[in-house]
Amino acid sequence: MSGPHLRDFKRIVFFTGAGMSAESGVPTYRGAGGIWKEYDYRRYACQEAFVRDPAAVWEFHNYRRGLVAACSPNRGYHIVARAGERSARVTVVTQNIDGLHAQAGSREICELHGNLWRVRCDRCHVKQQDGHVVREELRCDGCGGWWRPDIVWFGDHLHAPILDAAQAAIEGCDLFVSIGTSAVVYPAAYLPEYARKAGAVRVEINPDETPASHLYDVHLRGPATEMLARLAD
Ligand code: BV8
Ligand code: ZN
Repeated sequence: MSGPHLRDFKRIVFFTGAGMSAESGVPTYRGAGGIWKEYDYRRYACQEAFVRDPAAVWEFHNYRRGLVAACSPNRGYHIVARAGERSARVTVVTQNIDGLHAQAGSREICELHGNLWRVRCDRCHVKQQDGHVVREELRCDGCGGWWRPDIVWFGDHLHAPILDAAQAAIEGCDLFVSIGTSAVVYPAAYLPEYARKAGAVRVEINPDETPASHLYDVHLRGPATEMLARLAD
């Protein structure tokens, strides 16, 4: 029996999590070797932690930048980017902050949880691209507020226009492919539900079952690169 194939769809949404970058060498968040196993998010990934100890949060952040800077998009990222070069319209909705989708050449990307390479002012919210190691004592030119990573930490609201764009793309899609997410972080974990309501064909790529597995029609149990190749070949 042959499964769904990318070329048979006109409007595709790829919904990605840390498992998409695992084969590039970026650590995932949960499971063996996961970031939150070693680093408590209450100390490193919430606004309270930043207010309490900005130096520790920036140190963690700069460490993560170092990890990601050594990685490049894997074969799966290129398959996703190439899918948008055909007649299909493709939107990437990602929970990842590593920027690898853009690096691979994907065009329409909703970064739900922000970006590791951007900072924003704590007070006036102005954003700035920032490729370098950040020193926490640097302040915003406009208002003197602190620079913080432009990342959605626990307890932070997602940027509404980005979440709305993701929802709109999903409501209009005919194929929804989830790749490498444990589906436990909200509101992102609600998104597959919109694909179900839209009547899209829904594919879950993950070596393991997840709490959202029941929302999918097709389960490709294996690594992202291999399973994406199966959808694209
Ligand atoms: C908010 C920052 C409004 C980036 C992260 C409703 C119900 C329950 C709880 C809540 C709810 N609404 C809000 C909450 C609270 C909270 C939440 O969801 N908590 C959960 C954990 C219980 N949500 C929030 O706080 C969100 N904000 O709702 O604002 C608000 C505000 C105040 C008060 C009320 C409401 C903000 C959430 C953003 C959190 N940010 N990190 C950073 O520093 O890095 S968390 C984090 O998890 C990452 O950002 C990541 O993107 C996200 C999801 O993780 P995954 O990508 O899925 O990665 P994970 O490691 O878990 O899984 C990897 C998967 O890959 C596994 O399944 C594995 O099997 C698979 N895999 C491994 N190898 C491969 C593979 N797959 C394919 N191929 C492979 N080779
Ligand atoms: Zn400012």
